[in-house]
Amino acid sequence: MQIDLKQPILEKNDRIASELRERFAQNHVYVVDLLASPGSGKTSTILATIDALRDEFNIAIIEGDIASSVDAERIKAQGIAAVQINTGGACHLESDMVKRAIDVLDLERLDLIIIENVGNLVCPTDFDLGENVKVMILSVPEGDDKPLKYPGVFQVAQAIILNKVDTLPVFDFDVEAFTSSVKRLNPQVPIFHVAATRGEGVEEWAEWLAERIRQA
Ligand SMILES: Nc1nc2c(ncn2[C@@H]2O[C@H](COP(=O)(O)OP(=O)(O)O)[C@@H](O)[C@H]2O)c(=O)[nH]1
Ligand SMILES: [Mg+2]
Repeated sequence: MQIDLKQPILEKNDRIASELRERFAQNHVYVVDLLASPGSGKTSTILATIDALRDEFNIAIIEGDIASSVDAERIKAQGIAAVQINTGGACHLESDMVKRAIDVLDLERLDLIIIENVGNLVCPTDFDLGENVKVMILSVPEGDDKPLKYPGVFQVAQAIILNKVDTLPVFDFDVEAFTSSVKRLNPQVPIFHVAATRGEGVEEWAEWLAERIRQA
């Protein structure tokens, strides 16, 4: 006998995600689910985005990790509210985890929540967290072939950040090949070239996001 566990898990996840989406909309909070590999620069990009947007918007961050609270501490050190979720081994966040995390946030006061998902290019793509957009980061050292190997995440992303572009001179990363692979999977998606730790290219990405937050 074969029991399909994935379908019921996804159905429950989607139901809670719909409730969350409604709550976010009622409170005019724009929510980003940020997907990427470990070490690609998610936390660095979040910190750079906070710098760019904190004068205009009230921001909070939800940090998803298998263990530890080091990323939440990095965010809190900037005076920004951060909630750490430890999945205890799970490779992605689910909507009920986000539901518990937002209990400690003052949604009414917030304009933007960025959720740093668990570092992984596969598992998080299937899970709706009630977000407005899924955004993914690929960093240059990971290689230009990743859209070929992990097409799912490149298809669900509504914006893609190519991070660590400052390292292009030392890696064999073919930007043109990468761009055309991405465009084959997701023709309309914008690709932002960023060096998060240097603040390069952050302005264009932050403006794209700011436009959407203002509309929410
Ligand atoms: N050269 C360079 N290093 C970066 C950049 N962004 C992040 N890093 C480094 O990459 C490592 C992982 O960054 P982090 O933001 O913690 O990645 P996360 O695991 O995806 O959250 C750290 O050592 C960062 O300093 C970048 O734009 N350029
Ligand atoms: Mg991180």
